[in-house]
Order: sequence, then C-alpha cells, then structure tokens
Amino acid sequence: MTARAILHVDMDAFYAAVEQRDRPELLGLPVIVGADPKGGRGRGVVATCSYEARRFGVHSALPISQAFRLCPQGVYLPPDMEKYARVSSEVMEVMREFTDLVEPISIDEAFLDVTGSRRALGEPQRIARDLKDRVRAVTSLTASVGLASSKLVAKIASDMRKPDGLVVVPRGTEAAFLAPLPVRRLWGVGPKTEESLARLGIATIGDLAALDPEKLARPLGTHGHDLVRLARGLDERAVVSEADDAKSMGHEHTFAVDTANSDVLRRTLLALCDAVAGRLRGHRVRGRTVTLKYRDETFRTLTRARTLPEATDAGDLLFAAAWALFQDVHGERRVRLLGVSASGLGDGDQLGMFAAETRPADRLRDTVRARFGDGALVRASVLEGAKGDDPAERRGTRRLLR
Ligand code: DCP
Ligand code: MG
Repeated sequence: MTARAILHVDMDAFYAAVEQRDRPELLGLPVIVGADPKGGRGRGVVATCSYEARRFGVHSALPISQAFRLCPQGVYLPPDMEKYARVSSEVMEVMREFTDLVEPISIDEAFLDVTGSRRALGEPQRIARDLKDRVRAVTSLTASVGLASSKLVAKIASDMRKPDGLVVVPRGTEAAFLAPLPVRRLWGVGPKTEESLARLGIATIGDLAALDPEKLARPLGTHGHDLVRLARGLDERAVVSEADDAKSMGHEHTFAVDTANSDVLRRTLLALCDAVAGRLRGHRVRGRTVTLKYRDETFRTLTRARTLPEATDAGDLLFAAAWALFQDVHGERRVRLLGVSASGLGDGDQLGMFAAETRPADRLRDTVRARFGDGALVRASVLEGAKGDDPAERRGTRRLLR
C-alpha cells in the first residue's frame, strides 16, 4: 500500500490578514480584529491579530481591554464575518483544484488527501508548494501547510513554521517528529486529559508513546489506547470530503442565553444524542463516527470526532462518545451552541438484525414518538430541572423509561 499524502492547510492570521490585504496602509502594523463594532475598546474578545500584534503578547480570545493595555498603538477593527466567509470559500475552491478530497475543519483550515493526485500533479511536496502559490495568486494571502502520512501529523506540522510555512514530515519519522512535543498538541487531549496524564508523569508525546496502553485503561478507558496509538504517529483517520459528509445525521441547539451550567449542557447533549439516534433508527441506519460541534461565547467553533468500535443507533452510546469529546473541549467559557452528528453510516437492517438489536428503551421511545409525536417522551435526565415541567409528568416519564 502506498503511504497516504495528507496536507493540512491553515491560513495565517486569517481575519487580520484579510483586513491588511484590503487596506494596505495596515501592512506591517499590529492589527487586532474583534473590537466592539460600537467602538468601545473595553468589551469583547480578540478574534485574531496580525503577527505584528502577537509580538506584544496579544492573542485570540484575549479580552480586548487587556489587548489594549498590551498594545495601545494597535489598530482595532470589528470583524466582517461575511467578507471572511467569502474569502474562505475562495480558498476552499483553490484546494479543490488539487483533489476532490478536501475536508474543511474551520473557516480557514482544511485537510486534503492528495495521494491520488500524484500522477497528474507530481510529488506531494510539489503539490504543497503549488497549492501555497495558488492560494497566494488567487487571494493575495499566505497559508501554512503541513505534509505527512496522517491527519494528526499534518496538522501539527502546519503549525510549526507559521506564517507562510511548509513543513514536510517524511514517512517513518512521524514518531520522532512528535516525541518532543507536549501531549496537549495531540488531538483529543484537552485540559482534563492533560491533567490525568500529568498525574501519571506524562508530559511529552514521546512519554505517552513509550507507555503500555494498559496503564491508561483505568484513568482514560478505551480513549487511552487511541491516544497511545496517536502518540506513536499511528492515525488512520480518512479525509472526508463534504460530499461524503452529507451522509451524516445531526442535530444542533443554540442556547437562548450562553450557558456554563454543566447540568444544562449535559442534558442538552443527551437530548441531541437521543434525537440523532432516533433519526438513525428511523432511517434503518447506524453511525460509526460521532462528531461534536461546540461553539463558545466568543464564537470559537470546534468540531471533534470519535469513531466507535462498531456502528450504533443507540442514544446512550452516542452520548458516551459525545460527552467524552465535550469534556475535552469545554473550558471556562460559556457555551453558545452544541451539535451532535453521526456519520460513517451503514445499513442497520442488513440480515434483518435491526429490530432484534435495537435496545428496548430506544424501541419504546420510537413507538411512543411515532404515536404521540416528538415531544411525547423525553428521558427523565433531560427533563429533570427543566423549567416549568410538571413533576407528575416527570415521574411518569421516568417510569416509562425503566
Ligand atoms: N478565531 C476566533 N476566535 C478564536 C480563534 C480564532 O474568532 N478564539 C477566528 C479568527 C481567526 C480564524 O478564526 O483568524 C482562524 O483561526 P486560527 O486559529 O487559524 O488563527 P489565525 O488564522 O488567525 O492565526 P494562525 O496564523 O495562528 O493560524
Ligand atoms: Mg489560521
């Protein structure tokens, strides 16, 4: 099997670079995007800033008031999301000139699998350089690119020599490349996991790679196994283009008021998982990959995915994965939106096993919903503490679920 050639492309100081491009008088100046459009400098957080501003210690998510203290001479601009979205589509379009396998993961970054483009377009390193040149020619902006045999390594590589970087990690050197880096750089290691690992004396990816995965079974469960594999540079996750991604089912919820209440967050996530599971069962399919979408009060949006050992249509199993993903991305900030989707969909009814394998509680939910509508039956744990719910109904719900 030929090694895969995966690119991770990430635009440099994206919003700020767009502003500098459109107003050349700002080139070379510290530009901070995220100011309150009403002109007040005391409110809001920094979305991003130019590399000139980073030298003053300004960075994404810093309160504008603090940025102003660090860098009073900076140029403070309100974000123009419509413009950035437009430029983002141009960038993604350029990427599709190189392969159909483009997986955007945020407004300014994407994975590309160019393994199959070699014959037409040349060696992957050449493709990476040509891609950077095309992005610059079309948008007048610079991108940093990582090239490696996996998503994990490509993503870390693109970040190593920003701005305008190109870092190639040759096959066979992945583990050595990762070893000196802090575990935090691994996908799926958030503050919680980092803490558990620190308690075991694990600071670098190399420490983790050298570990017997069984040692992580207790603190981290099956997630521990995955982490050790990742630390050794083993990551088989495929680049999933948007066309493939359409084969997914998901639900999301925007909170009326941003919230940090962990009960509310947990219950919402559970309800979303139940809704997705219900849809899967309705379509007689099961999902193998669970993706969490998470947006915080600063509009920072993250997606994280986990692949299950086997495809499922059970709300509980989706929730177990979604909750673990959530705990890894959730920090101090209030949450604005949560979403859950299932992908990697397969036929759940092959061999007529669907009916037999659907869990009794889920089957009951489907039956009641089919008869009385979507709101008829909600898990007790979703209802509990919900405003204005009727305690009698709540007890009834609980009984039904048992
Ligand atoms: N963004 C945001 N809030 C954050 C982080 C990022 O609104 N807390 C927005 C602004 C960024 C864009 O998303 O321009 C892309 O995020 P990146 O993390 O890729 O940051 P940049 O592209 O700005 O800089 P870098 O050169 O480090 O990639
Ligand atoms: Mg970027």
